[in-house]
Amino acid sequence: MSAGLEDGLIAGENAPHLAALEQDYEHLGRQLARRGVDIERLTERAMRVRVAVPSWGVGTGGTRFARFPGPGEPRDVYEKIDDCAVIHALVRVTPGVSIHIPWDRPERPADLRAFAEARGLFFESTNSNTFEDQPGQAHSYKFGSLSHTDAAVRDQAVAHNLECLRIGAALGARAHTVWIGDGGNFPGQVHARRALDRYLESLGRVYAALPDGWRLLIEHKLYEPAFYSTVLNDWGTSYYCARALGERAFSLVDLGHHAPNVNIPQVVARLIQFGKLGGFHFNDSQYGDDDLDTGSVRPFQLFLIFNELVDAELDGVPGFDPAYMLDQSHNVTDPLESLMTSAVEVVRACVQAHLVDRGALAECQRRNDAVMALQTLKRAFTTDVAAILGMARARAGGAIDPVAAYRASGYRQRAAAARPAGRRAGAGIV
Ligand code: AFD
Ligand code: MN
Ligand code: MN
Repeated sequence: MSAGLEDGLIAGENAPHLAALEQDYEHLGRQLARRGVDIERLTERAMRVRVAVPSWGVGTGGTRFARFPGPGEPRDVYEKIDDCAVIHALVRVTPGVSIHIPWDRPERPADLRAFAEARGLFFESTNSNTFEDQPGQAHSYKFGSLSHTDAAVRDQAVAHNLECLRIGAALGARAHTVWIGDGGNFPGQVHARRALDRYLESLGRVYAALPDGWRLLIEHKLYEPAFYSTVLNDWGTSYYCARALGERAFSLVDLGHHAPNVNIPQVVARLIQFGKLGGFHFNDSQYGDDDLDTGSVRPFQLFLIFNELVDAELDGVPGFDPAYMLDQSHNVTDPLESLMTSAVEVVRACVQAHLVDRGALAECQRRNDAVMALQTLKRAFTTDVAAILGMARARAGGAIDPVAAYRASGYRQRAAAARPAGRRAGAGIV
């Protein structure tokens, strides 16, 4: 057994698919060659995609109304790492874990780090939590944390973030992500300018303590839990704050945290242009911060986001190195199936964006040919790259059909037997 899967499971599951995969791959290779594209280059690029899994994502999430725990939920951070290892074993692009503190605070970070590394995983980033109260804490975050009117609450929130940095350093992480729920539920409740001043002053103290080589990622969100105004509400405020904090502070874009109809690909392009795009929380949504599986509702938007990312990559934009992470809440699906599906969609969007004929697109833009410009993008987006994704996974030792292999493995059934339902672990509502 390795990574919770039987030895030979993946090879056995792949075997019946190999002949068809090779035929499809050859056929797609010939099609792409006619377009001047080398399929091997794309496959190699697909194998290099990395997207981190959130420690809170492997448990069942919930809504404001209910939570329906699934069988075999991880009960502690070690079991969460076991689940993350299964995801990575099957999709081969998710060796990084983004850990949430205190939901997954390790007692002995060095042990946890060794446990993860023994499974081929590493800790990429830490996430602080000052949006809910923990048992026994001195001050409540009911009316805010880093931007609270009371300095004692702000100090407590800063101290928590400093603790995250200490734990993260012991885990070998390289980034710290801060999302706060601070804001107002009613007009007049919060002084718009002073709250932002207090936030920046508090976060400045966290920034000053960043370990060498680390980045501070700040995550904005339009609303929720505050329903009238949020302190870090949009990308413009995020950009301003990242700039004010310093060169190691960056904006993190969670796809579910924008006003309806916001052009997220353009937001991404702006942040790249201004040198402040630090990373992503990928997910999808119909209405708000729904945290659905990545690419499930707006796959074309995901492609357009990757179109900007790949454009910057190919342009060699200085300092361009965003951290890709998933941030989803799984209420009706097996979290491992959802996370694998999302990781596959991230790779798909990346590969499709690499198929855009950028010379042709530039020519369309020069001629102001709107129809052909969109067709140039659509040609890439409508190309079925499944054979590239399957081949990339197979070559990396992963599964050609990750969800089918996972179901065949019986991992969830074994987890259900080994992890009897009991106390709730970590995140419920994310
Ligand atoms: C909340 C926020 C945000 C954040 C997550 C983990 O909406 O997406 O990334 O908590 O801290 O869901
Ligand atoms: Mn998020
Ligand atoms: Mn969110």
